[in-house]
Amino acid sequence: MKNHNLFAALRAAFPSSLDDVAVETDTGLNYSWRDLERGTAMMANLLASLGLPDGARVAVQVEKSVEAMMLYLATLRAGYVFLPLNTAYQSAEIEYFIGNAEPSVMVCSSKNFGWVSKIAFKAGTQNVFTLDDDRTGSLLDRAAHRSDKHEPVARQADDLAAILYTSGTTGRSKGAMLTHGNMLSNALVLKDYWGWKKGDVLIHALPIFHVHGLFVAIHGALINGSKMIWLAKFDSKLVVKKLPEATVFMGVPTLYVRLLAEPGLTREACRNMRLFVAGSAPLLIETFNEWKERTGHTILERYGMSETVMLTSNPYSGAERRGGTVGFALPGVSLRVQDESGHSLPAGEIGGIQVKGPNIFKGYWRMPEKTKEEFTADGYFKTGDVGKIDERGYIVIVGRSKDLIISGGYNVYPAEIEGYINDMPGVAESALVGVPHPDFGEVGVAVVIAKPGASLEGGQIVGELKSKLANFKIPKQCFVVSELPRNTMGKVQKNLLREQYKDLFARAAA
Ligand code: MLC
Ligand code: AMP
Repeated sequence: MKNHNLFAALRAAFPSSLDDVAVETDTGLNYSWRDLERGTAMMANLLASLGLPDGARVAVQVEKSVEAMMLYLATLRAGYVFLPLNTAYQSAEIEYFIGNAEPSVMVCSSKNFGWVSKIAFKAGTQNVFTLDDDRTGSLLDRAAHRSDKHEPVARQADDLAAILYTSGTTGRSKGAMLTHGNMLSNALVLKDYWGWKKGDVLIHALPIFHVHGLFVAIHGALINGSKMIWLAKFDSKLVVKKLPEATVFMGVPTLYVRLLAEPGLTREACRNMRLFVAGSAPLLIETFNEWKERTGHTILERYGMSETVMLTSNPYSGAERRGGTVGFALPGVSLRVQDESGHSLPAGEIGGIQVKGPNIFKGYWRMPEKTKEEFTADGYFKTGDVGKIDERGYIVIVGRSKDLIISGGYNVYPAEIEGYINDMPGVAESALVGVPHPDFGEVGVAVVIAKPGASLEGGQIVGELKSKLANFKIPKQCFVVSELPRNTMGKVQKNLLREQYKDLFARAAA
């Protein structure tokens, strides 16, 4: 019977010359395909030696490194479920994820071992390893004693490969369950759709705990047997320096904005580039146009989600890449726009975007009711994005029905931040709204009402949040006001707050 293990498919695409460079790092290290093959085998053998239950989760919160990527691949190879966690998450956030996912293995940085292991052991996790970005840590020490031969464990297409936590409009984060089949089908479609070819070299400058950097970029390069130029952190100067050696780049819009600020970004620097892909947040038309002018390249914008991997893309060839649109549904994906009463809308009309296809996740981890709510009776997933299909068939995202702020490509859920603010002494109520920002696209601004007699200060609220939440979730400003605008039902009118504060950072930038 065919093995549907995603790793087996990625491994099958390695070039025959295993000694060629697969990954070149910004610290001057070269990893060959053989290194990836052997390193992932040793880590997979380590995982296999732990006697983990079937479907065990391997939770990972480590700095970006090639070894961290290998750990992801090894988890697939060993047939377990990978759970990546943003390095910015702090203890309360980690406690929730570990408590909810009940991983059998936790891998963290050695600097965080004290508090992370405490949380993990308390939640029943039996194995806690460390992995640092300088090729040290107990995970590597233990894997070093393992065989470098390992047969990828047999998996069905429907078996879980990863859980990605993504927050909802209410309540806590939900774990989106992605299968080997979800990810392989998407990787194969993109390989073809984006014209990946022999000799392609990808600059990998994104974090590897979300869909964009972990799946779209890594799977894209590996399934094409392509070398990656690996940046531990995005660095606009270094990207510009490396462009002449590369053919493909992927980034969230903030990366494009920052690259445009580099005088070295020229047509000459991009002479060997074939493709610039943008996604995870709306790309401003100004950025799209400026990029074209400066580099001669038209950015290809695509759209996806943690629950679905990639859904739509502008064409690579054969038709225009239209700025301000996310292109067409990818082959195999059915996409429709519906109104609130469940009627499909004709081109040009705005409604909720719904999707169906082999890439759509299996459901939310241990939340069958929530999963059911997010699918229609005929099996379409409700994305929570609002859009339309334009007169030429291109999909345009015009907003979101979910209360979500996307800041520099990271998602911030107002309900979560408001919850923390509302719990502070002296706070009667709060509202977090997204406002335009020249670097991050959108950032959160908190508007707070104090309890009668309480004296509150915005800076102090921000300071307290910093000790509790991941840094990208911290409101960039916090205002204490006497009242919030409300509709006749008493609901806070966030649209009015967004309007009121929309120029906050435009002014700062001017
Ligand atoms: C950093 N900061 C942010 C931020 N990133 N604030 C708001 N939004 C962000 N995204 C703040 C920090 O809190 C800190 O503030 C200051 O900026 C410097 O932090 P840093 O870590 O040094 O920032 P930097 O390295 O410059 O990071 C910026 C960035 C990063 C744009 C490189 O945010 C990034 O890599 N974003 C990509 C996210 C991504 O991969 N998304 C894909 C999701 S997948 P202070 O006050 O503490 O100094 C998905 C599906 C799909 O959505 O379709 O792809
Ligand atoms: P995540 O939960 O991180 O997977 O974020 C997915 C969300 O990012 C989607 O539901 C969209 O709202 C948004 N998104 C992704 N790509 C794009 C894009 N190209 N344009 C606008 N929004 C996007």
